[in-house]
Parts: sequence; C-alpha cells; structure tokens
Amino acid sequence: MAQDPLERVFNGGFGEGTDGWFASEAAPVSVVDGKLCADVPGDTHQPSDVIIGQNDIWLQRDKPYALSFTASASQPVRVKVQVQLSDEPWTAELSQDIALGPEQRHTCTFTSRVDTDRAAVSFQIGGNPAAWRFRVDDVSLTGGDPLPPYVPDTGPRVRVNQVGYLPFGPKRATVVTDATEPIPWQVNNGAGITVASGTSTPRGVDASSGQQVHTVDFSAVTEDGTGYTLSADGETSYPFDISVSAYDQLRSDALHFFYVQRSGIAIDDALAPGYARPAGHVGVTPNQGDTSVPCQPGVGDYQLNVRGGWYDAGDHGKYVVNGGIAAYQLLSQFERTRNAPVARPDALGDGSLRVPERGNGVPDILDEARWELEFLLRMQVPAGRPLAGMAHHKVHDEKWTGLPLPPEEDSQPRKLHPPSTAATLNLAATAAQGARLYAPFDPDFAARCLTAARTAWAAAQAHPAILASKTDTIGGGAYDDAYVSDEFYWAAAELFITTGEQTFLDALRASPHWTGEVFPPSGFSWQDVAALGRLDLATVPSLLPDADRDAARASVRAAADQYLATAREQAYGMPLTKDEYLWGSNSFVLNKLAVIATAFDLTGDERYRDGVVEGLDYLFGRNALNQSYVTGYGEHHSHNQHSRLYAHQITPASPAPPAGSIAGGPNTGLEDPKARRVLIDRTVDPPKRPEPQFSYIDDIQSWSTNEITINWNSALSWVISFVADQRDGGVPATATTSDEETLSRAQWSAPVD
Ligand code: 9MR
Repeated sequence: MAQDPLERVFNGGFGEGTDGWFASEAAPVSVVDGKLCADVPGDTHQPSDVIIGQNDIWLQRDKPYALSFTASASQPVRVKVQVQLSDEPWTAELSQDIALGPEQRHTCTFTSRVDTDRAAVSFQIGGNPAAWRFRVDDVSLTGGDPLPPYVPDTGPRVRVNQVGYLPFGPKRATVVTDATEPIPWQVNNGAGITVASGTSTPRGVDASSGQQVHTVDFSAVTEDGTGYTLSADGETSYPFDISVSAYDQLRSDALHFFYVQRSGIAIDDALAPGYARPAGHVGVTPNQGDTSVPCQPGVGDYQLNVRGGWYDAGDHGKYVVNGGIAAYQLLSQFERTRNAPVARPDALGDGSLRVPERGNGVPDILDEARWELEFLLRMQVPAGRPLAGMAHHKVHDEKWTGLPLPPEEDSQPRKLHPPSTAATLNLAATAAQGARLYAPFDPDFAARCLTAARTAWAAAQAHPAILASKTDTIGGGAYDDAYVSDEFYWAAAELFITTGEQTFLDALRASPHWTGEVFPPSGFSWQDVAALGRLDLATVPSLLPDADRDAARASVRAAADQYLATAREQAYGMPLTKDEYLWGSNSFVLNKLAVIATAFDLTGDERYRDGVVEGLDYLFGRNALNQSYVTGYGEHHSHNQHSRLYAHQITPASPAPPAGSIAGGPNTGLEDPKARRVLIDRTVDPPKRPEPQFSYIDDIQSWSTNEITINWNSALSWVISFVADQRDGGVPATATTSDEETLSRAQWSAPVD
C-alpha cells in the first residue's frame, strides 16, 4: 500500500526492522512479531534517561498534527511522549504523560508553532522503579501539507566535468533532453564569446540513469581558460576550466586526506588548517587504545601496541585488508613514476606534500605510506604466540559510536580481532612492495619489511584458510573475504618482484590466477586483489621471464579494452554498467581507470589515456545528479560525507571533510536507513527504488552512499597522479613502439619529462 502522503514517520510499522529509529544504549531494541520491543532497566531516574525515537521529522507552523501509536507495558508504568526539536533549544510541540499497561491505541493532537525538518518523535520511558518491557507498533504522525517525493537538485541539464578538461584531452558532455533529433550546442569562453558550436548525438535512454540523453563532443576547443560554459536545449552548464594544470592541486589534496586521517599523531594546524586535533588512540584517557590492545576473548592472552596507521573511513577502525590495498595504491602511485614513460616523480618527491616528514630526504608519498605500513607491521602476531606471523584482521571499538566523535574522545574499549589469511597476505604483499621501494632511503626499514613479508607468507602457507567472519560487524566493519587465492597470488607477485626467488615464481605459476582472469568486469577492490599482482608483474622490472611478462601485459591491455568498451556504451562516458553501482561505486570506476591508465603506460596508445581522462568527467559532475563527488572540487560537490571526524553537517564546530575527499558514490544496495528513507519513493505502490545513478545522497547519515575511506581516496590519488602527469599530452617517441621496448627503456631509468 502506498504511504499516506501526510505521514511524517518513517517505518512506523517496523516492517523494515528498526530502520530510522534510535534508542538509548540502556534499552536495546529489537523487532519481535512486527512490534518494536525494548527491555527498559529499572534503575533510572527520569523519563528522558531512556529514549526511543525518530529524528528528521518535518513540522509546519500552525498546522494541526495527530500522533498515534499502539503500545503496551509488561506492568503499569508512566511514560512521556514528545514531539520536539531534536537539537537546541529542544522545545517540545507536544509533551504528554501517558499511563501504559495492556496494549492500547493512543492518539495525541497538537498544533505546531514551528517550521522545522529537525523535529523528533520520542518515547521517554525511563524513571520507573522496576525493569519492564515496552512494546510499540503502528506509530504515525500525520498533518501538514502532503510531502512531495524527494527530488534532488540536479542543476542545469547540460552535464560537464565541473573541475576541468585537459587541453589535449577528449571533451565530452551529456545533455538530458526529450529531443529525439540532434540539437545545437555552443561553447562560450569566460568572456562570453562563442568559441565552438555543433550538434549533439542522441543516445536514447541511458540505462544507469533512466534518462533520455544526448552527448556533445567539443574536443576541438583546446585553449587554456576559466569560466567556459556549454549551452544546449536552452540550458547552460556549470562553468569549467580548460587547463593543463586542472588536476595539480587535487593530486596533492587527494594524498593530504591520508595525513588528516592519521591515527596516533597530533594533526598540525600549520599543515592542515582547520583540522588540528590531539593524537588519537595513543593510550591517553578517555581512549582505550591503541598502545596496548588486548585480543578478543579466545584469540590470545596478549596485548599489542598497534598505534598509528590511518583511520579507515568515517569510523575509527583500522583494518589490515583495507589498509593493505590503500597502502599498495600509494606505493604503486610512487613506483609508477619510476617506471612509466610519462611521469613526474618530482610531484611526489620530498617537500611535495603537507606532511610533518617533509624535508627528510624521502619522497613524501613514501612517508605517508610508511605511516600505514608501520601499523600493518604492528598487527603481526609476535613469535611465540599462537598463529605467530599471521596478521590480526582488524582493531576497532567494541561498539559502534555515534557522530560526531573526534578520535581522541573515543572511550570505547578496543580489541584485536582474530588473525586471518587475507590480512596476513595483505601484510606480506605490501611489506614486500615496501622492501624494494624504501631500500634506497632506509635500508633497515626495508629489511624489516622484507623479513615481516617472508614471515607472513610462511604463516599464510601454514594457515591458508583462516577467514574473517562476515558477522563480525559490531563496532566495526567485517571486511570478510571467502576467497583468498587472489591474496596469495598478489603476495607471491610482490615477493617475487622484490626478491626474484624461484619459490615465489613457483607459487605464482601454481596459482589459478597465473593464467586465469584477474580483472573482474566490475573492477578490482579490497576483496579482489589479484589484479594488483598482475599490474605489478606487467610494469615493475623483475626477473619474470619475458614471455610471462608479455602475457601479463597483454592481459592488462585486454582488460583495459573491455573497460573502454563498457565506457563507450555509457552516455555519461564512465566504465561502469548499470549493475555495478555497488557500495563504493566511485572506487570501482577509479580502479578500472587505473587499469586503463596502466595500458597507456605500457603502450602509449592514446585511446587508453583518453579513456582515463573522459572517465574522470563522470566523477566531477558529468552524471545524472550533476554532482562532483570530490569535496572542494566543482561547482556542486559532495561535502557532507559520513565521518565522525568531519561532522560539520551535524556540528558546526567540527570541520567538513577536507578538500580532495571522494564519496563512495551511488549504491543501489542502499544499505543505510537514511538513503532508504529519502531515496525510496513510498507514495507509489509498490515503493519505487531510484535508478542506479540516483542512488546517492550527500548526507552525513548515508554511510552506504556517502562515506569516505582510505581505499577510495587511494584509488583517486593514483588516477589523479596519472592524469596530472600527462601535462600537455606529449607522448615520448618510444611509447608508440612495441610495449616491450617502451618498458625496457623506462626500466629504472631517469623518468621522461
Ligand atoms: O567498503 C566496504 C564495502 O565494500 C562493503 O560492501 C561494506 C559492507 O561490508 O563495507 C565497506 O567498508 C566499510 C567498513 O566495513 C567499515 N569502515 C567503513 C567502510 C566504508 O563504508
């Protein structure tokens, strides 16, 4: 049945579990027989000591409302029912004491004196002397004008890359229009002078947005400038730049994100203005970590000092599998500048980033990656303990904390969760990678990395199937992974590249991924890491036999071709099909772009580079929502991402996510209640879920569409670094020769450019 358009309460019948409802920690709630049930303790003093309620309720001034619900109490009690502001000054529009006993329907009426979208319906059920059980069902608040279905603000129907186009690169845009025939378009420069015009290409209905669209190609415009606009069908796009340096600042900002996410160190205002904070989780009260963190019961009777590393995302957890792929991508971003024909290593060199280690003679990107690597090493089970050499899967709070919460104020106990094969192999892979990259700068650290990597490899061989539990989701994410053959392949690849030892080549050859597919159609991810090994076998100089390297390179090209074919089918130009809008979809786009970029590094074929450049347009606004998903970049950009550290949307005193933070992006799974509540249209029967590209909301509560994480920013950072390296689009002469020649010329030699 379609929802009453006057209904203000979401999920008042609890058909969707506890979605949309909050409850005091003292009274855990569950849904039993379709009713919300809570065991209310008897030792509280006043009604407001225990509250069950719902926020984000809309009220209109001078309109009458009726709140009704069916409730019962296991023994006679008095409770208070309120409709009130959910933040200061907390004033109540309705406040009524009610006696509860056997099940009964109650109705209370009131007229609102305020206009607000931040009211709450609350049942204040504390203050009764003995413990009791509260049951409630069919909560309804009706009144006010009918609510229109949610319509996102999508701005002009002409969709461009709001950040900028590279002078040499492809310049395409997408126009949402009902026109069935080609329509005229024109590009104006910042002075308002028309510099190009033409007609569009109708593309029919776009599968991932459900929109009827045309594409426009204005690649012929190559002059540097700001304030360009594209007009078509009576609409004018947001302004954009054409600039050789369009991505230079983002290259720095995308990496700066990692500094601000650091655990275990005070963030310096001089380096990150507005983001200064004391060190988080260094054993200082109220923190209960991370300098001496005990194992979970049954896992071990020891503590580890696991300080440092990066906070994973909007939570304060630290997870070895996700830390692994993020550290890999930073190290790979650096390593690429050593091997790729078109690269600018100085852009990542010492003094290039806003980090405390600048000026220490080590490329800053390696300083940043080391912050994580040191943490990963600390997660290894010490010699003499059960499962020695394995890595603990994760360390995080015992319970989920609320927003906002600066890291240094987190008072939850933290625990080491059981070691896993996947975490152990992430450690082996990244430590092996680190061993070769830090060797010129700090041989002792490099040696420590290699020893840890070998130990981890041996431990994983001995315990090849210890899998992290997918139900271990209290207080932190699971990062579970049922298949670890890809982690074995990746670790073997990194160990082989670094050491050249036959054992690791044998392990590679024995892997199902040696000849098998390693590039999933949906793109690689923290769970699917064989591609990382293959990309390095294809690009990093090693003792890999030539024929095997050729095969690895051919597979990268084939995957890039496949991803480009996907992008060509999309009127918005990105390599993502309508079925691939999953949690972190923006990172899937980026990781596919990284594969396409690698194909360019290997071949110099400009089709690949153009594909990467065009794919980015989608992330910076050429999409159904006209949304740039990177904070601080583009006219209409995400800035309310889910984070306990950057909770400006909730608390003005807390900063917004730093410039250069990428949001997870549209996710048809809509795994959080905020996204479900806002994006599913319940005024129709059956309720209508949004099209894939519309499955996103820039709201801090929508963690499944709008979180920030280290593995998404590492993907952004890698790709932006590639694109920023391209400068004016010059391709070294040799890059058009066979790829074997290109790479052998570039191997460990002085970089071109
Ligand atoms: O990025 C992860 C995504 O691939 C999973 O589908 C999702 C659910 O398991 O978890 C995501 O990771 C989250 C992690 O579990 C906890 N920290 C925040 C991460 C990003 O949302």
